[in-house]
Amino acid sequence: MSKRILVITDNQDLLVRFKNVVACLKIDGALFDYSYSAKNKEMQKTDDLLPVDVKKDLGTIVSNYDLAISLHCKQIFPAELVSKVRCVNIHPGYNPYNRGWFPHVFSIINKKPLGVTIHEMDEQLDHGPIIVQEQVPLYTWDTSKTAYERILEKEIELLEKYLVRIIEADYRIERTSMEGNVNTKKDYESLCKLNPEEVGTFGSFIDRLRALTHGGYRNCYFEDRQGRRIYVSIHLEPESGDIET
Ligand code: 0FX
Repeated sequence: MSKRILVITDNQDLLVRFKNVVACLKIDGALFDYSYSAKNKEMQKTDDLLPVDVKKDLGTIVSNYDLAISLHCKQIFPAELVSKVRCVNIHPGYNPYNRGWFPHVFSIINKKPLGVTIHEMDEQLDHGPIIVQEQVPLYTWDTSKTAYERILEKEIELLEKYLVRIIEADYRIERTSMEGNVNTKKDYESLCKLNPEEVGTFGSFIDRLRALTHGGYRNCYFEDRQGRRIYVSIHLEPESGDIET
């Protein structure tokens, strides 16, 4: 009998790339349903994309699916769900370092490893036995955007290699010996507010600005005397030569 798989994502770009991986792998014996968080207003709604609330729809998920994949789903899966259905998280961070919100942003600042972790989910955030994980390098000229793009590439690479085994539960899990650290959305928001009186090194300021520079996002700011937010980002350009990406 075919395995029923529910993919829940809040990331449009990744959804398209995930579907490509599935199409290329020509996986037999697996039926995919795709969904997004019911509260997400930004996803492009299509007929084959179902809104899902992992708490309210718990019963339906438990009775209909053999596997749930969180592909950057912004909901926290309840303990009852992860204990009744095998749930796998595709996480843009190198567990147990900087679990939680925007791991690469925090890695640029605190220098903890960054990468991708695919793991079985338990009731804690970005926690649970690891199926596979790989680090990605961080360069001195990286911003949030370039680091994040490298991480997305790595996610796709690992999915191409491991998705079939993930579906079949054909893998050996490993547990980390440490709990690591967790960052919340609030931690991220406090990083975004710059205090012009703060004293530090140039290096730490450059790191803070590059960690918060991501294309057109207005992340980082200070407030002027009138209380207006003045947004700040940084442009980094390495000298020349062969630049690895
Ligand atoms: O999908 P995602 O990349 O991932 C986030 C969390 O980082 C991840 O830990 C969690 N497992 C997942 C469910 O949610 O988030 P995104 O699509 O909202 O943002 C993509 C990148 O864009 C982000 O890594 C940094 C950047 N960004 C995003 C927003 C919304 C900004 O720089 N500023 C922003 O305001």
